[in-house]
Amino acid sequence: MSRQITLTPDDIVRLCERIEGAQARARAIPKLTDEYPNMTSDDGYAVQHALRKRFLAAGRRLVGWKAGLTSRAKMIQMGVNAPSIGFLTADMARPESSAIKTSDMVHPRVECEVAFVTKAQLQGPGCTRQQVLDATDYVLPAVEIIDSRFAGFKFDMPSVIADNGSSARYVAGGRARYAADLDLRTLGVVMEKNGEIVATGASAAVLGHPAEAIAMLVNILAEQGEVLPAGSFVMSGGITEAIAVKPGDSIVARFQELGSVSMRFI
Ligand code: OOG
Ligand code: MG
Repeated sequence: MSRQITLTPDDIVRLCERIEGAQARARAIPKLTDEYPNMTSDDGYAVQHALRKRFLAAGRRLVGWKAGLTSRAKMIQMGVNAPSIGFLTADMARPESSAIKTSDMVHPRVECEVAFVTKAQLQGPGCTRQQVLDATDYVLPAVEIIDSRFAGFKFDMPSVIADNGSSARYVAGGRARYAADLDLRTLGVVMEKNGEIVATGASAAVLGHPAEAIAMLVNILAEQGEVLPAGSFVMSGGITEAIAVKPGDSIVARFQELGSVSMRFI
């Protein structure tokens, strides 16, 4: 399948700088398709790739990837019908139980995800759930803090892909476990905000099995001529809808078998 690129190289640089500026200033911008209505998801990945190159050239370190929009709850919440991927750098990580600043984000939201750490390279096309499980060193629970740079948290596929899948911060923790010791389809999760339950779900919500999302991610990487190296940290996508947070909020995500991950926002 050939990629559908409609943007010129100059457009790609321009949009990459626009996203980078919105991220750096924590200022919302209109979705990119308002100006480029013909933009495709491949265009979005071209902008995301330019952003990644720029971040790495500036000294940020790539630690892995994230699958997004992999559960029905997320697709319905965001009004899209396909999964996407984004990259994760070391500076996006925050320690468990820490206080996370919100002043450098536009409108942060939190979501519960199962994260995978790989011990062998994975390569598409045709990567399968079983290949992912065989290449997995361990799984651990994570909370992703997403922050769309688009006004009103409203976007379409090309725009959100260019914005690196709304990636902003992530907190991994809890108990790391070997995937073989668990049934990764039936893990229950409960998200608490300020002591109240605000979302519940089960891991099968993510494409039937979270490892399926990692396989999907590897296959999207392959379309871009890339592989997932051993030692990658990969998040499989929000199990429930994302929950808005503001200064003063405290979050606990409780995962069956994997312990809990907590943080507060300031
Ligand atoms: C896009 C990112 C989606 C997930 O886990 O589904 C995502 C968004 O909803 O802003 O990270
Ligand atoms: Mg996510």
